Amino acid sequence: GSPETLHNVSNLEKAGILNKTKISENGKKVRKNWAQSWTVLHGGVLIFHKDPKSNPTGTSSKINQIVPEFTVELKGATIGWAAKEKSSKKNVLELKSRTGAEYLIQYDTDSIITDWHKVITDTIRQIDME
Ligand code: I3S
Repeated sequence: GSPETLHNVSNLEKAGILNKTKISENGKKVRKNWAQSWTVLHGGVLIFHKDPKSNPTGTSSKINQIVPEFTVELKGATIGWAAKEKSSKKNVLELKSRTGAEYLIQYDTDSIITDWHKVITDTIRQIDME
């Protein structure tokens, strides 16, 4: 594409800590399991890594930080602020994958969650134009 496209693509990368839970899979509601996650957006894919604290021994905490727990392909996905009844937490985003899985993403700090909302929205928009 044009240099402008390349510029846009290179901006659609982000990493940081978020709270996340899956809420449905294959159209079926699943039990929430809120956990902190090192989250990486790269190449139109959102990668949630395991919470290093979820390992009681801590021996493989370094491995857990780099091993993905699950990934969400943003092609055909939708993102938006979650309805109040979805969670009692503040700053909750709802992400729906093209395959119908639903996730909640949350962070107390407004600027952090707003940045994620923007970059995910822009990524979905960018991919849909390809
Ligand atoms: O949508 P829910 O069922 O009210 O979600 C809450 C539960 O997942 C709860 O765990 P238990 O399944 O053990 O009750 C969590 O601790 C809460 O955080 C969940 O609600 P929020 O409003 O935090 O998303």
